[in-house]
Amino acid sequence: PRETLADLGIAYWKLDAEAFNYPVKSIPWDPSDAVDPDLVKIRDERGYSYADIITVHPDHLPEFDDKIKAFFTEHIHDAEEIRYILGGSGYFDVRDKQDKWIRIHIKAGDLMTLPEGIYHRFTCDSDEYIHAMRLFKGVPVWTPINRPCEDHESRTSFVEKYLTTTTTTATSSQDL
Ligand code: KMT
Ligand code: NI
Repeated sequence: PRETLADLGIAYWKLDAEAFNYPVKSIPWDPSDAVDPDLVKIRDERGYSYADIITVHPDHLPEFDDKIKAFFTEHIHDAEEIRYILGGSGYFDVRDKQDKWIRIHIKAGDLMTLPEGIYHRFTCDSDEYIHAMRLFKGVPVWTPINRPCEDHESRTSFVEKYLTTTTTTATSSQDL
C-alpha cells in the first residue's frame, strides 16, 4: 500500500511516458531536454541535474547476466535512487520496517525514488525488458553497497530517519 512506501521515504508519481519520445539508450541524457511538464516539475523541485536512459534486456545491455545478478544482490546506495520507467516492467524489492521484502511491480509511467540507505534489489519480470531513465542530483554514483553494511553512515541515517519511531501508535497493532 502507498502509505507504507511513503513511510519508508519512497516517493512515487505516475507520468505519461508514451506521450513523449525517449531514446532506447542515451548515456547521458540531458535532463534539460525534458519536454513533459510533469517530468520538468519533478526535475526542478528535486534538483535532478543528471540523467541517462538504459534498456535492460539480454540484447541491449552488455553483460546482462552479471548486471542482473548485481541488481538482485541486496544493497544500499549513498544517495537517492531515482528510476523513471519508460517502457517494460520489473520488480523492485524493498525491506519494510520489519525487515521483510515488499515487492513493487514497476511499469511504464512509474517514477519512483528510493531514499539513500534503504535495503533494496531489482529484478526483471518474465518479459526481461525494462526501459528506464535514471536520474541523479549531482555527479552520478551507481555503485551498490551490498548488505551487510549496517554501520555505513547512509544506513545509520536511514535507520535514524525512518525506522526509529518516537510514537508508539504506528507499530503498536503489529506488536500485540
Ligand atoms: C538498479 O538500480 O537496480 C537498476 O538500475 C536496474 C535497472 S533500472 C530499472
Ligand atoms: Ni540500487
